[in-house]
Amino acid sequence: MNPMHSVSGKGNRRSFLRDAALLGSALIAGTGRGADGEFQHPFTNGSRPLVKYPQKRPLIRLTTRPPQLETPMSVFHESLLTPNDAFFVRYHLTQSPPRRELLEPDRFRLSVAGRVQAPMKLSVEELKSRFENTEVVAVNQCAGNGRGFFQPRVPGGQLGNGAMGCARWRGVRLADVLKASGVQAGARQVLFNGLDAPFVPQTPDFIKALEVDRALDPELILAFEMNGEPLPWMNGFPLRLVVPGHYGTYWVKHLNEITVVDEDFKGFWMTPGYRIPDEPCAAIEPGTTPKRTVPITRFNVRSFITGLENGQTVSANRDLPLRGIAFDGGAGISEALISADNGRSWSATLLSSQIDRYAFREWTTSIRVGGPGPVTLLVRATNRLGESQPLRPLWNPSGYMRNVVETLSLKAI
Ligand SMILES: Nc1nc2c(c(=O)[nH]1)N[C@H]1C(S)=C(S)[C@@H](COP(=O)(O)O)O[C@H]1N2
Ligand SMILES: [Mo]
Repeated sequence: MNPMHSVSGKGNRRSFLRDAALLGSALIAGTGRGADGEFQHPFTNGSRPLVKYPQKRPLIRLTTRPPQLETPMSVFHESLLTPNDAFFVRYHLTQSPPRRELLEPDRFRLSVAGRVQAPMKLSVEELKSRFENTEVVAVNQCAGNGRGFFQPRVPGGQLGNGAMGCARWRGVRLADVLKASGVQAGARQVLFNGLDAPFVPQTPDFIKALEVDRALDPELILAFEMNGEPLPWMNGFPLRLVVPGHYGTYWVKHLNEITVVDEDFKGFWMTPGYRIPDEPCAAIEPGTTPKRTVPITRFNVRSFITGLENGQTVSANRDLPLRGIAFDGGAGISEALISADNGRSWSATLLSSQIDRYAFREWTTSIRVGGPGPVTLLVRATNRLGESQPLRPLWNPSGYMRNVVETLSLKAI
């Protein structure tokens, strides 16, 4: 697998404009374009249409208003960097993505305001030229990735494992911009708001908060490029926050307002939204209510077999090459093991070189398939802190942070 191979979308500007017009009418009609096929998640009510949106290939559609799209696992087998046209899409507010006109260079400005000495209003061009440009290759993953597998089931988008992707993000350091504006003493949090707005005023706007210390971490990027191209419209054009190792909820898209505040922000999407039980592994007894909650932060360890689908047939009495991905919140993956006997024995895989400690890490191995019959494969990764994946699923009422050892069921013939 060559992570450098072309990852850009195929669309040119004309087809983008045509697609944009179609999305506009699709949003008004409340439907997407005709389905390009059907996708079946391996859980009840897991049937989803494959639908093509602007700058995207047909993806697994969860909802139409707002559009929410998942990436098929086969994409992660093609390239360690997820192509822009296959990258998942998550929105909360009905009026999403924001109208294209609001995002054009002559209109779009990022404001930095609140408890700062010198408030600023900057175009993306000004950001690019005034501050040092930098890159990170990092996984973006929705907190609810895999929610559809939760037992007992929980409310919220019934996602498979396709609400994740890994890209090369290019932009400027949030810390540099904050320092240039002069964060005042006593400031507590930094708020991030994008141009998408609720359809009715009763719906709270999507605003996220980070502690000042976290916001000043030089790893956080105000990104304008993804895999060497401007951000796709539905992934936050023209500017988004990238918080490596942290769940996607903080990666605010179409980011146009940064506000420094001297209090703890209580907006809906910080509380009660995106909170996890204040317990080890964010886990509580299934079906119960947490005593105390805290905001969600970093990814736990996950790993996947990418080249094979559940239920696929393979040759009996042969070596079966296996490949997949692993990632964590930034400590770095140290090991990925495979079991073909339901976890009684585990064998090592070969880890490829690390692109970035926040990126997908590739592993490869091969196993000997026995006689005809069912074959069950498990993959389990560990990071440099010794953190790994549980053999039995953990549970929380919002269906966040699934990281159980995933099972792939094949049939040898
Ligand atoms: N403006 C805006 N930014 C947003 C959201 C949103 O609803 N609006 N959703 C967040 C969530 S929960 C996730 S998982 C990521 C998804 O990023 P993507 O759509 O580029 O894949 O965007 C984040 N940024
Ligand atoms: Mo998310």
